[in-house]
Amino acid sequence: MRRQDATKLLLSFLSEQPIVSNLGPTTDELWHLGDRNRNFYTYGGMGLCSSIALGVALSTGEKVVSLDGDGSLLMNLGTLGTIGREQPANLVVVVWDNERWSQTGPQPRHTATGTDLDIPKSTTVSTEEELETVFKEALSSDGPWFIVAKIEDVEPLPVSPIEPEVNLHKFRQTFIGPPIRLGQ
Ligand SMILES: Cc1ncc(C[n+]2csc(CCOP(=O)(O)OP(=O)(O)O)c2C)c(N)n1
Ligand SMILES: [Mg+2]
Repeated sequence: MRRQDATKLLLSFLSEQPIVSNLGPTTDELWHLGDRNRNFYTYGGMGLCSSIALGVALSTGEKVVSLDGDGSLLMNLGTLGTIGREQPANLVVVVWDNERWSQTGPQPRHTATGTDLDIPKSTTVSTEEELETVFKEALSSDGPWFIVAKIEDVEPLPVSPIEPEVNLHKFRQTFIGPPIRLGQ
């Protein structure tokens, strides 16, 4: 499974739900596939994607989707403990697991040599068909959901021209400001 195709698939099931994306290629692919005010890009903040998504989930009743990476999640496993404690029914964590730090290497990481990120109310998928089935279920039922999606390592897209302060402002506005402006 390729993350770009898989991301496109997930987007086809989402409308206004907030998405928080891991730094590097996950963010670049999401931006290229469709920048929108409800995307929050964790530029440079390795390990913080699902922590931020947890915070967003706890402050809204909406489904919140975290698109994390294996290396980043493993760098901040504490976030899983906090998700377990808070039990946000509206959080869906998808971990793109290419078994490496792709952005800076590739350097093989823990999941290349045995570590399994699969945990309760969770599943591992390796095809778009499997991803579609479980993602639809995650969107329509209580979580927290944790989806480990095995993906190939591919050539990166050009780095996306995201300005973090502008991104934060737009994202916040979708919760506290005027009507949501998707695609701006
Ligand atoms: C605290 C910190 N350490 C290291 C980096 C450098 N860095 C940026 S992306 C990355 C790898 C991320 O791996 P993963 O989450 O698996 O995403 P992938 O690149 O495989 O898509 C590293 C080590 C960083 N940005 N912040
Ligand atoms: Mg990785």
